[in-house]
Amino acid sequence: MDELDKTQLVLLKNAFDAFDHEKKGVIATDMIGTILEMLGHELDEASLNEIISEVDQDGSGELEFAEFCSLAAKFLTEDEEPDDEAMVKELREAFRLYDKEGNGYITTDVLMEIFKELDNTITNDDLETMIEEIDADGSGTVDFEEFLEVMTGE
Ligand SMILES: [Ca+2]
Ligand SMILES: [Ca+2]
Repeated sequence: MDELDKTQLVLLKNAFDAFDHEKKGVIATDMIGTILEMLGHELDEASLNEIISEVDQDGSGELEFAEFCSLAAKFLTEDEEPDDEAMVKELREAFRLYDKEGNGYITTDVLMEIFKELDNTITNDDLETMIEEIDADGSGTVDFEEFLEVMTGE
């Protein structure tokens, strides 16, 4: 349950109790559509059934609290930022790979080569526009901060 923090768990327990009208410790799976709608996710029946069969792991037709949490985790974590720390680490490794000489920067020439490798249909015009955007300070080199900004779209 490490995708959810304590605050979320408390909120979920409250929500769970609210839906568990008869205090049975379970919610009927046919409530799930309603619950998700309240959370702003309108799903068609097919995807709803898919989700239900996924979260109702013991196939009981009811959601125990743990199953309810895994349902919530799907929707609560969906739109959030990916695990920043892990991503930054990965990107730093990628950056090091490109920064072969360990200068702490990648020249825009090298970056152009990388983009061409990634997408061989890209035009030089597109490349130049992209590089201009990436090399925010126009130094002709891309440091890790600039690289990070591109990769995370921030
Ligand atoms: Ca179940
Ligand atoms: Ca720069």
